Amino acid sequence: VTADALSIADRFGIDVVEPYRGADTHKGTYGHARILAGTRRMLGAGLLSSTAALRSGAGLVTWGLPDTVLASAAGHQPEIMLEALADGGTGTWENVSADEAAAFLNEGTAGAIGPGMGRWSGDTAWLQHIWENTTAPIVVDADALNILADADWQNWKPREGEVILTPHPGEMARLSGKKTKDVQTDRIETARRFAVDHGVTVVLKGARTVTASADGFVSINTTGNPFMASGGAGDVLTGMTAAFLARGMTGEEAAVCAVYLHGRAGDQAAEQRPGSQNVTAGDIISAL
Ligand code: NPW
Ligand code: AMP
Ligand code: MG
Repeated sequence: VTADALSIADRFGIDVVEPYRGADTHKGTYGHARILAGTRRMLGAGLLSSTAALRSGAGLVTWGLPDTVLASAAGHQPEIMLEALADGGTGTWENVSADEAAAFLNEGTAGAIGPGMGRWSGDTAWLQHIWENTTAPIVVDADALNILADADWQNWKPREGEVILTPHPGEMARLSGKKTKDVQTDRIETARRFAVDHGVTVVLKGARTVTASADGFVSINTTGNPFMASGGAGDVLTGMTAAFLARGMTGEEAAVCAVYLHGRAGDQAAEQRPGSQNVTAGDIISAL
């Protein structure tokens, strides 16, 4: 257990106990992460998120996806359960019922929504229905963040479960109506203000990821490296965060721990390949 980990544990009043898993436990003890992600063109985002959730210790992981792409998703990671949602033959989320998607999330202890989902007409009403009719804590990432950015979500019914938003600077710019450059020159205050104003946990990604909680507390991450700037790295973080939520952490704990370990795994993956020009998202998962 590193000094950084101990200081995080101290902040959250977590007892550090090793071994981390009690002997008399079972998969039900570690929660069920349910992830809505992926389309025909970006199936990998769903696979990466779900695999990362599995590797982050969720007892069960179910990936919900448009039914047309089910056959392509099957067999890559057999431990992940797949749930096909009727998509009218499109391979996209356009015809997937919001009711079915909400019911999917309600069967888990935590959820994630957005990686590789794409956009479609009517997506704001779709997300609003899910927001207002699900109770588990959720990670909102990627396209679901872009949907939020176009919606009047401050007027939606407040969620019962916690919300963690994981924007990269481009997504944060869309959400906050700022320019990416202005987000980057004032990362801490941008994340903190947004978290406090909206009552959510915000993970503003990039070098030195900033995690801000609704009470205004900010953590700045010390792990990670620029070799991680490659497609799918953020999708991995989403799955990790969902797993930690499913295991019972609060939104703030899950976000801080996932960000730290994601960067740490990326650092280890980079060390294992000296001279390599990047760390793939899969390398991060392998290092978890
Ligand atoms: P620029 O160019 O600097 O102005 P998008 P995406 C900015 C899925 N994926 N610092 C930057 O803007 C995702 O899950 C699927 C500063 C950049 O051009 C999404 O669903 C994969 N700026 C979907 O693709 C693997 C930064 O944002 C723009 C920044 C689209 O997601 C890949 C790009 O952002 C991917 O994860 C930074 N650190 N980071 C798969 N295998 O299935 C980003 N920007 O337009 O939101 O596109 O992030 O690629
Ligand atoms: P996304 O853009 O959603 O794929 O997320 C990219 C992930 O890689 C985030 O977790 C970032 O924090 C991480 N990342 C990207 N670039 C860097 C960097 N220069 N230093 C550290 N982490 C990075
Ligand atoms: Mg992303």
